[in-house]
Amino acid sequence: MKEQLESLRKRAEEELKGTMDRQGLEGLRIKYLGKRGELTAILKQMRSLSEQERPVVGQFANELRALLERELADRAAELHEAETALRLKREEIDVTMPGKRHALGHRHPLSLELNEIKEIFVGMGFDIVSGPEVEYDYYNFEALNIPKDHPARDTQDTFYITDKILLRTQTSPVQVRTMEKQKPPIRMISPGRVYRSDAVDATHSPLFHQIEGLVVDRGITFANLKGTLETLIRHMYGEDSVVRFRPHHFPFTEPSAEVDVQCFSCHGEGCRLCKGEGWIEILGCGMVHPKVLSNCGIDPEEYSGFAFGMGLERLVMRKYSIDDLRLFYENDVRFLNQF
Ligand code: 2NL
Repeated sequence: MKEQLESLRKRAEEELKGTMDRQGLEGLRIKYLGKRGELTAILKQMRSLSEQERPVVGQFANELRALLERELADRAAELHEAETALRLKREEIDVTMPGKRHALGHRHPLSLELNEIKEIFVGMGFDIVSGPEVEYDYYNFEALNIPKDHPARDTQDTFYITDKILLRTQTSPVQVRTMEKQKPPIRMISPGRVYRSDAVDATHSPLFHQIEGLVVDRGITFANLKGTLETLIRHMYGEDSVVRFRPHHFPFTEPSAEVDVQCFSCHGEGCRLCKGEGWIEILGCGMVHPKVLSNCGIDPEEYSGFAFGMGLERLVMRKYSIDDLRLFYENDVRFLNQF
């Protein structure tokens, strides 16, 4: 029997070594040490032994049981340790590895240009003022001396919401509201969205952006207007840019002018960019009409002012030779990524 037990030990230990998981270990425990296990089966044969042999074999069997239990426990601990080591290895994080760089977005070309222009005017002491996009007909047209029969007031050109309410077609109403509220001196620009009832094509959009400016104080002259706009244009197009003022007409300014900058591509020779003109029109301006000042509660005998307006999209289109306005609103990243 002792030999039987000895061979059981050998087989058990052999199998123990080959067991790689906890389920296998439990199987072995049942196979050898369980109620119907092999060791129990051998012990049941003890009755056939003699009085002298029985305690010896009994002790041997008990020691064997203790031994196998210990070996099972050791093997379980060993497996547990190996599993933990494997999991730690798998979950290992190399904190010195460089991070994944996220693709950063960036500003829209219209915002870039607007920010640049804002900075120039802030540097000259101007406030940046915004106002409603849904406006009264009064602020958009009437106060600005735009007569009732002016083509801009046609429903073909302006989005009316009611008889008296519309989507602003320029940002001048912001300046009118400021003049009503604030005593001169006033130095402000009003950038923002404006609306015109236009069908979409390469040069027209029902929504676009305008920047208007206004200065009102005692003794403001056309010289102040020229100096301010030349400063703007030199910042935008370079110190050596050449500027010209051409007489024009607006209902809200008198006198009025359009401002051209000499083509920065051909320097006046005439090319594709300036359509052979040698000059590029960039804004409209003038001395605020006395009627507009008095409409806003400012005495034109005491104060004078100048104003100007420019289209943001057109500025950016010329700067980068962009030939289709729609690119600004479609948000195709192949376009946007170029800025
Ligand atoms: C253009 C021309 C202009 C103004 C806008 C203005 C505003 C007030 C009083 C007088 Cl409150 N004038 N604005 C003046 C001259 C020209 O814009 O070509 N815009 C695209």
